[in-house]
Amino acid sequence: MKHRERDIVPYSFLSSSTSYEEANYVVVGVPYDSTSSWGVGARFGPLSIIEASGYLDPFDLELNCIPLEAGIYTMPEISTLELTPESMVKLVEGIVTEIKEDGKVPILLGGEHTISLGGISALKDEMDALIILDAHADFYDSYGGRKISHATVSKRASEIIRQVIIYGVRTLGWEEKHEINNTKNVKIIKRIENNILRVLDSIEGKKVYLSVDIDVLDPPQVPCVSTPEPGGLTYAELIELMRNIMRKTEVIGMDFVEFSPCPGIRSDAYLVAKLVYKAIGYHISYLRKDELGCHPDR
Ligand SMILES: [Mn+2]
Repeated sequence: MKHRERDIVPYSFLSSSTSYEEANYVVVGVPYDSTSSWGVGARFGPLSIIEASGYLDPFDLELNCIPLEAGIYTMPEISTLELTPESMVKLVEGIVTEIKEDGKVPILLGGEHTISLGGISALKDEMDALIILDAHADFYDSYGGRKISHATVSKRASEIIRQVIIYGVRTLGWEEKHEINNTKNVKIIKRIENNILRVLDSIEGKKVYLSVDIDVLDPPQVPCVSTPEPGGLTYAELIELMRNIMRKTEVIGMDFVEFSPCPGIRSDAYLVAKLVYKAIGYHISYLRKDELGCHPDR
């Protein structure tokens, strides 16, 4: 029986065999893309990221430790495709609430950006601020007749979260601009502005939910996203930013959304998997310092 177990490829981030009870981090794939307006296919994101994660080295060269040893558990993929955006958000909210109550850090893998609303709703009472890294503001009040959509996520979040910070924005709809001007608790930091570190200083020590839209990266870094936008971050810039977010704030939940794998390209999914693993590594380095001896060289 042993060899047969070994032959099975698990649906598990980094092929981790840690049980839910032992885990500090819980990965939840949410394969939902029903409101995507241009490229559909984000539904294939979670499976693709998890498959690619099996090829990552568990040892992190930069941190000089094995973040996997902190305990990562992956939930079986949830069934969402037939759901309305509202009921998908409710379902995700319920799952993240349970993970939170069990004292673990939830990590959602999208799926389109709408899934974030599930995680944000579940953690809204605990978080002081929401940080969104995104090429888009997602600040329409309604989009395509929908109140809950990938293009309204930040606007909906701003209605339930005290402080919303969006970094990386490099395109904006006229209606969005008006919505933002009329919303006091949102701060948009354009890609070209370089004051994100100062903004992080202002929320030092605060509890934060981090939502990473993969399209914050430049299209050549990850061509396969639902809505590519030129002029974005490099992978190196993004992990440095994530490191600073983990260093300054206490991240209580995160998600990685809008990755929409292209057939035949593997480097994309691998990059996203590595990004997720780096986020876990930095989280351990700054918040669970003594457990595994992880520490960034800088
Ligand atoms: Mn986006």
